[in-house]
Amino acid sequence: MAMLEKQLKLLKTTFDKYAGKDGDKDSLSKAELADLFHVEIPEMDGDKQQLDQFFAGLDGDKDGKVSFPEFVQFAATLMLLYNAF
Ligand SMILES: [Ca+2]
Repeated sequence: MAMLEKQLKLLKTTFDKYAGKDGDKDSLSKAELADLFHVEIPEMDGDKQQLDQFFAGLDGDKDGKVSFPEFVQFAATLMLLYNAF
């Protein structure tokens, strides 16, 4: 499997794991995002203000939840920042 495909599958698995914690399994609520950061990306696990900022940045269409495409955009930005590709 191609590297990018693996990364995307991993992203989807991670997204699904946290998005499924409350009613709507197609999006991340702020609490679910906080959980995800806390467990998967401890470096990003900041205070509430920081979380609010991240959430606002992720929620591109401002509907109060983070969809998978919004999450992928964020992850791609992170990967570029960390030079993971
Ligand atoms: Ca959204």
